[in-house]
Amino acid sequence: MKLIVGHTNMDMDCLGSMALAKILYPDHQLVTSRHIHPVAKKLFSLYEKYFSFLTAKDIKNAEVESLIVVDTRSQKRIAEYMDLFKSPPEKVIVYDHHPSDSMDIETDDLRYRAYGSNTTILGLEIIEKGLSVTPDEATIALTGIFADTGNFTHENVTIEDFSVAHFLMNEGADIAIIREFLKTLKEDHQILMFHEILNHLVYREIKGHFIVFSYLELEKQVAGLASVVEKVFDVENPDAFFAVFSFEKSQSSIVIARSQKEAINLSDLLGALGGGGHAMAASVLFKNRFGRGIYTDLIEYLEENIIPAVCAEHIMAPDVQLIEQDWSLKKASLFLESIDHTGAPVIDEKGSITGFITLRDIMKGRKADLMHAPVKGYMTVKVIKTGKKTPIREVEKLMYVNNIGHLPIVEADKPVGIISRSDLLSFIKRHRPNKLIDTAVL
Ligand SMILES: [Mn+2]
Repeated sequence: MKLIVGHTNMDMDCLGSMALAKILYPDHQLVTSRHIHPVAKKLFSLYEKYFSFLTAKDIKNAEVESLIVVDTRSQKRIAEYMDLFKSPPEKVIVYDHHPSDSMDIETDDLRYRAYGSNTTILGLEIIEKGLSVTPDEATIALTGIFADTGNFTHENVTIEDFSVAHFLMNEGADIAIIREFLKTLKEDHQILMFHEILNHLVYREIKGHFIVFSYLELEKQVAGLASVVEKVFDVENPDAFFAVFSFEKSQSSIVIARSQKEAINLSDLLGALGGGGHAMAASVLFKNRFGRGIYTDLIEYLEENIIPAVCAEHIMAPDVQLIEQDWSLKKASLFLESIDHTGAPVIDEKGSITGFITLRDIMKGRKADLMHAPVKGYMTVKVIKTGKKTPIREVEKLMYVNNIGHLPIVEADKPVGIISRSDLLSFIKRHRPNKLIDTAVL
């Protein structure tokens, strides 16, 4: 047999990859996984006939001469098929966009590219070979690219994802259908739950991180809680979100969490409690615990174990260039030029910050031909400043809400550092892997 398989618990990118693999390898047959990921169920059931999947019973004891694996390179994630084969396949080709895993599939033909979606790897091969794609195939494939790149907004997205998307649009991909597939909250109970959670949010600052919690008691476990949590996380945009659900019938509880900060590593934090997942998304189930205690224990646990947030003192430049308020505008202007800055805090004779002067302020004096006038008369007196322990999130807010290029850091009103807009931007770029920088900051 010649077969195409994806990973267990097939998702949209997996199905998109399979649709394109079938074009590249028309003499191969597709095999369905035992479980379909909940997000891909709608896509799967609509196109199940088109795919004409083989199932476990069709491949039992199969002798496989060629196996195409898409969207994974991990042996574990294709074990449900491999366990059924009579012997290991003669030839294996792997298409994957995930990094290496300790249990990589053995192959001498690994087609790995770090694109946002795996579908893109196969899409490029189709373009290179000049093959054509039906509108249905284009729709399925493009859904996969949208799903794995967070609608082309996640950090992982590459130019190649856009190129293949362009090609698929030309081949007739239907955006209206794709939009339907990508809607996360499909069930009425999920929409109700979404609003219920929004009404029960608790906001807390823990070690400088802005964290949101919710606690809900439900009669029993329901499907799709994770996508509701995801949606709330998107809407609220905190550093991390911990949703606690307690189920009366089974006397159990689950914590589902999302994070967008490296410092809040959920796989470490919830892993230590017996849960699992990724750094940015994880959950933990408590089998014999019901009630609010889980929630209060969780907060206590996080207060002890979360790594403190990066704060102003970690990104500020400690050597602040200062201007004295009695200097003339001319002296201040020459000084700014010599240090190559566009502005600086102004201090009085005791060394306390009394204002901030910029080249633009000095321009006003120049126009009035008053370059001998003291800085005092032209500086901004309402200086936005903050302390060393202010979390970065707050620094960011101060700078863009007030539209300032420099934020002096003070201790007892004496300057101890300064943060410039470019210090802040380079920090954000380095530390928010999956988040677009708010364009307001730029
Ligand atoms: Mn993928």
